[in-house]
Amino acid sequence: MQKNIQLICTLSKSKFKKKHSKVIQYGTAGFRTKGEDLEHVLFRMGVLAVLRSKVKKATIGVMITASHNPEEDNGVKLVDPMGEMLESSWESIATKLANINDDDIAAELNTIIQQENIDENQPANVFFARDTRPSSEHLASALQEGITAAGGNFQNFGLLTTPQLHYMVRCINTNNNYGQPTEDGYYNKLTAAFRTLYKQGNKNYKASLVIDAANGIGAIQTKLLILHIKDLLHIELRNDGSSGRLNHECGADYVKVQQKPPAGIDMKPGTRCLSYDGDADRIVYYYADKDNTFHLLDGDKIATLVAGYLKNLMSDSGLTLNLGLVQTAYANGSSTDYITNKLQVPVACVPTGVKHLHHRALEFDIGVYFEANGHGTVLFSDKATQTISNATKDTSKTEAQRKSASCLLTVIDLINQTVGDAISDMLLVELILSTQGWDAEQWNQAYIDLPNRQLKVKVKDRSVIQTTDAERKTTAPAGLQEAIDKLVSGYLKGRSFVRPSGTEDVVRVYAEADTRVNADKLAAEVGAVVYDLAGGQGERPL
Ligand code: 16G
Ligand code: MG
Repeated sequence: MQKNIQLICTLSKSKFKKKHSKVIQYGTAGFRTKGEDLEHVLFRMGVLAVLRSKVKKATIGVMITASHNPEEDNGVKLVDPMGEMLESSWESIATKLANINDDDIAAELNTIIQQENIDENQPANVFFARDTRPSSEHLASALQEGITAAGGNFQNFGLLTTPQLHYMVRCINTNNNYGQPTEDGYYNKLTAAFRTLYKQGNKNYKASLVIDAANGIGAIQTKLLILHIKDLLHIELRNDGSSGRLNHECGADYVKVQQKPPAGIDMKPGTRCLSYDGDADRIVYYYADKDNTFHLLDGDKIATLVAGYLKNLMSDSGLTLNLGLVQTAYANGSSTDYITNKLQVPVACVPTGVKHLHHRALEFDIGVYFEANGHGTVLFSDKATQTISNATKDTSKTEAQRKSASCLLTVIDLINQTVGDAISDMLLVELILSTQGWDAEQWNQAYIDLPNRQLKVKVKDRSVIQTTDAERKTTAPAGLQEAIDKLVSGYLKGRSFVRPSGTEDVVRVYAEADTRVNADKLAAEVGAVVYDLAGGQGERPL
């Protein structure tokens, strides 16, 4: 390893020099900033992935993407062996390594090796992939040089969605028990399950969809998906990257925040449409009704659809597993009411960021988690999987119960349990709608969203905002929470919270209330209070 460290230092001072002094943080979704500022970070993350692989004695993943950010941004995140996010204690190690001066690299690497007790002779292996951003290919080669300089082996998967890379990592580290770590393996697993359960042409369900692929990797991958299921589902691809810019006026984030259809989709009443984000780990659905009114079916609507379906399957199988749902403060108040009172499924609320939802979902036998923005999946504990599998063969059950248990067992294969996956989530939604025989309108009828609004407020230092209670309350700056409470109390069904963004230099404001006008007004008023108490800059929201 000492030889490797020498080589790493030489390259750090020559080819992969740190060219700026901006500090970047390994945040909720890894490093994210302008693509041009990331070259040395990628080289160093290649080195760090090798060290992590040695510690875990397993293959580690690295994904190059900045998800829904603009095309000129980029990012990188490490994936732990079971396809989960990097353990949080390593986030600070990554941040330090990314930011130190070129001259300090050798010392820092030696510190990591000592502190983590790394066996230098342990072989290392890294899987990596990238999204379609113009800077991604170059950054991938910097990463590859970092891996090689540190003496690691690698497999470059080229262009994948983020959840596909997570899937590959889990496959290889479970001796392919989770599936084959190839694109074909991924599609074969998902589509075999889909094909078994899908009910074409059931009642109001129509087997056709329009997908906004955000001009990103989702387009390339959906073309591959179509090859597997074109006899079942008719998919029209829009924003497929052939002309528009990545995430520009399109994609799940745009549709969710703007609450309107993306550019490039001409909505016809009744047609189910959906948007991925830039790395296809999020999905939102929408449709226009006969009066051409736009209706959004966001992560909350997907979560309730999925939880309701799984609950029914469980009861039809005569199983009593502990099913729960995890949301964040962004979940629409109506969805939380519906889940608690109608579905009678326990709900937990956690801070924003996939890892928080994922960890909490692991506490249930079957944990459904979704952010309102459309990122989510379902986790089945080993106990749940075993119980369901046993139920398919349990002769004390009726044949109908065994059949429902088989169906549940097959559903597990349709779900990418490593992380939210737009392609897998879409197949799951389509499967559920086809089973119920529902169109989008029937799905939407479960509950009516409270009108809501999100705003950004630019402040001098967003870290002055501190939150508690899963981000639903602020503890600093002084007086902010009292001011929000006072504003909220003036609105019917009013609710509002603010939090510093983890991915952008802004404070986010969320508000909901009984009417569109009131939600907009409450958001602006809360935004103005943030501006006044937290050092607002630029335009005041009111
Ligand atoms: C990241 C998170 C996402 C979260 C979003 C919030 C992951 C993989 N992604 O994209 O879960 O909703 O950040 O962004 O954790 P914000 O902090 O800027 O509001
Ligand atoms: Mg994403």
